[in-house]
Amino acid sequence: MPYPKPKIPLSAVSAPPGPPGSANSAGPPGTSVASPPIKDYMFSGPPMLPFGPPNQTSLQRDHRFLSLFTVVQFPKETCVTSSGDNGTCLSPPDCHQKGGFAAGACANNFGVCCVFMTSCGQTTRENGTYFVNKGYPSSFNGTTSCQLTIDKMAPDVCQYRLDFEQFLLAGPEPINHICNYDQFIVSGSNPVPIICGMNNGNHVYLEASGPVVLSITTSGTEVSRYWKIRITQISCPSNLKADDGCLQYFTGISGLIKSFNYEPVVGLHLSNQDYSICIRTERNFCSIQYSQCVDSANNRSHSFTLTGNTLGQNAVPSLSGSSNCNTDWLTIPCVSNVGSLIPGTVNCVDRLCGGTLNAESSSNPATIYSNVKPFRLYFHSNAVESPDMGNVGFCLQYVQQPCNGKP
Ligand SMILES: [Ca+2]
Repeated sequence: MPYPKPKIPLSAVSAPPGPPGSANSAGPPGTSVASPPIKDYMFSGPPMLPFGPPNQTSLQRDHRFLSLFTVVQFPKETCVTSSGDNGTCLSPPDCHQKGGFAAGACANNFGVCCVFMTSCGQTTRENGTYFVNKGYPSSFNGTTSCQLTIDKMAPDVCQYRLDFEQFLLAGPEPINHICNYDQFIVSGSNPVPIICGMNNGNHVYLEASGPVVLSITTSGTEVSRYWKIRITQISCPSNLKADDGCLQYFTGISGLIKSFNYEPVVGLHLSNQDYSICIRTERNFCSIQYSQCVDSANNRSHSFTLTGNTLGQNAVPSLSGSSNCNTDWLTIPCVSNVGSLIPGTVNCVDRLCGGTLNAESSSNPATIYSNVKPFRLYFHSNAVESPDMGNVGFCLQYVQQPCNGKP
């Protein structure tokens, strides 16, 4: 079932803050440029680049350019524009030559925060490129197949991380929850399940063995779709690199893990999913706890509903084990409930499903934990949902536990 138009205007959707430690290099008032709509600059070339404070004389400007090319080295550091976009600090000619646009100053006004926006039919080899819908920041209501090709910016790039800063496509069909209307498809990389629907804030990692093509196909005109996907190129020695086989990779001692198209009110668990979610074991942490997210939209939380849940009904109890969970399940190696078990003698389970997060059979959600490292989950869904058309998927809060603590 297609989604209604978003209630929040696109202009109100704010981008997440930049990574910690990145220089917010937006220049002094008057030097930054608002991101132009992609339709304006994609076909007419980048806008003229303002450079330095507006009252500078050309003499001063020439002097600055001279300094730029004779003295200043650009380490290509990440910068953040005043509108919250990520860019790369480059000299103005470099930014222009690479097809970016300048959005504010950086490097003590010697450089520009250069933002790369791409859309259908283009190729990118710049770190931090955004892939946006045609006409962005307006939504796209048409039928299309929109491709972006990603090439490595350097030979030692091993992975691409895609951050879905904005991602709204039509949802899956309502009977078996298959992405028949709109699809996000990756080719040329590790297997990535086809996804659709609402995925703001989610992410995936792709293996970068060669060129990777992102495709978004849309059908029908009744959905106001939009997407803004940030593509980070990750070099092989980088500590941002995900472990092998991880479609998703979380760092930090706590965080939120959501299945694709998870949304408590109109979201639906997607069929045909098959992927691993990895969590980096932080230093001095030995185990991990999971609890299901708060779901204020439903009488009983639907934030862990994988099997057996029908439309409009309360979530069903928990299920575990491979005989009970043989259609759709979440694997967490040797997981047990916190608090109700005696350490060392516990019977843990590996597969969870049903409508409540609990390692035992219950209608009440539990906090569960696992000591198995590396911390890794695996999610599988088959191609059938009917009659379980009320499965929403999962949203889990994870918290790593220190090695000297008890679960
Ligand atoms: Ca299923």
